[in-house]
Amino acid sequence: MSRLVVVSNRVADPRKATAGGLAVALGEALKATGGLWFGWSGSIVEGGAPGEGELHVQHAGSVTLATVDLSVEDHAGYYLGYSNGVLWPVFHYRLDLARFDGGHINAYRRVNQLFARKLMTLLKPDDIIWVHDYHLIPLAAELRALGSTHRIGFFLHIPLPPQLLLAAIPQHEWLMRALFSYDLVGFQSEVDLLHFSHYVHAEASAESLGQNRFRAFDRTVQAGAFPIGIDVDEFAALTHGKEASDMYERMKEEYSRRKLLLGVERLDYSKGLPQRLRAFQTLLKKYPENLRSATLIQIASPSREDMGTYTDLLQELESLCGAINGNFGELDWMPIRFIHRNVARRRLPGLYRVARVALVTPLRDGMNLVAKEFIAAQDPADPGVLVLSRFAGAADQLKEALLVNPYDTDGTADAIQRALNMSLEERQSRHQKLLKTIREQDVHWWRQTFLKTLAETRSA
Ligand code: ADQ
Repeated sequence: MSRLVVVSNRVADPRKATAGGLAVALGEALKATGGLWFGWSGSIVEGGAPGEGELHVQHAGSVTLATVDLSVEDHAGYYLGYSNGVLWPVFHYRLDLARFDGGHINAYRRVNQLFARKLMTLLKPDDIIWVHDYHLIPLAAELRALGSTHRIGFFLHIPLPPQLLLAAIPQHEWLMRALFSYDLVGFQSEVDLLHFSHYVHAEASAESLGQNRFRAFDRTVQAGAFPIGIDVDEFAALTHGKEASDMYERMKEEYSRRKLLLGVERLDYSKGLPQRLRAFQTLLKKYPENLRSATLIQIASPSREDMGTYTDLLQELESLCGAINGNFGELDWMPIRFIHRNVARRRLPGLYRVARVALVTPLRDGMNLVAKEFIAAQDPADPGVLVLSRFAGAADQLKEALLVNPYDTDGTADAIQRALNMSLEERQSRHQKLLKTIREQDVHWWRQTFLKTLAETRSA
């Protein structure tokens, strides 16, 4: 069996309790082949030379973890400047937030070259390489330039935008050409795949070879949609663990007289948080029976705090929460609890389980795993209701959620009201179907389907 090599911006030790479902799932595949996981170490070296970084290799059981440090300049250009200042906003349809100037592309390319150089020294001839996400789009092209003939797959965790939005990136052609250095390119949903197909036809006169194979830039690539899932069994086990149970009991008691609504995410402008708070405000105005009763716990963990757009968003949210609590709150009831912190992974399922309604309302999201975790954590006998944005990749699969347009404040408020008042019978029937879906297409299914397709694909 070929060895699996996973490459991603950050690397996780799959043995650690803090590792999320994705790290565990990839770790499983890596363990099976005595694999290698390669990425950035997380260290930013003062005075380090651009394009250089020390390689660290450590062993986590049968898995090798190899990481590279970045210089201050490379981190600023590759990570903050290009990956999160250009690709993240544009891929989430936010041209208004993208900063195209600043020459960050040079650092982005330089770090991908650095990773390719370091990785080449660790590769064996028949390794299969799986590259993850927007930070590393040109990695295969850089590996090929160094002589790699490995089978290489790429998975994009975030959405791929429509052709004309992509075309706003000055280097769009270079980026999309780079995807043709992979053997297989995977997206989260059929819509992303469609955008890829439109782009390559319109901008690169691609030829369709059938079954999502495309020929352009003198190369052939196989593309596909592989919706990522969660480890449902692992999450169910966490739900019944001590920390989640303690959390559940404590919250149940504390909120026994309230209807609890829950939002959980990284603080990010793609997640639609201001829109969600306004919809909640409309719910209180339009359906006053929720006053003194409905409580929204919004957890937004700190993320990319060294970027200005994120600080602005935090201020906007704090001021919105202040206004809503000030206008509607009572001495014994605050409508919103806004928590700008991480919740320990082991406790999270207890929160999901105690909530009557989860609000997962991103403006755009590749998939959104919180929606799936919420379903997995529910008590099938008395499940909560998922209010889900139609613009999350997960909406393609989770048809029995209450799907909303997060830009439509009134419509979202109506859906929340419907969720709060849904009969037990309807909640059970919807939950049963949702649980079946996330079980059938869980993270193991995702990984196996992608790797099987990659093993069968050879592009030229
Ligand atoms: P993210 O944008 O990070 O991921 P998501 O899919 O929801 O979004 O995954 C977040 C993970 O972090 C979940 O496992 C969740 O439990 C955890 N998490 C989020 N907020 C937390 C908090 N406050 N405290 C503790 N844990 C928290 C990107 C893409 C998504 C895609 C995933 C996977 O943006 O669209 O689904 O990758 O491909």
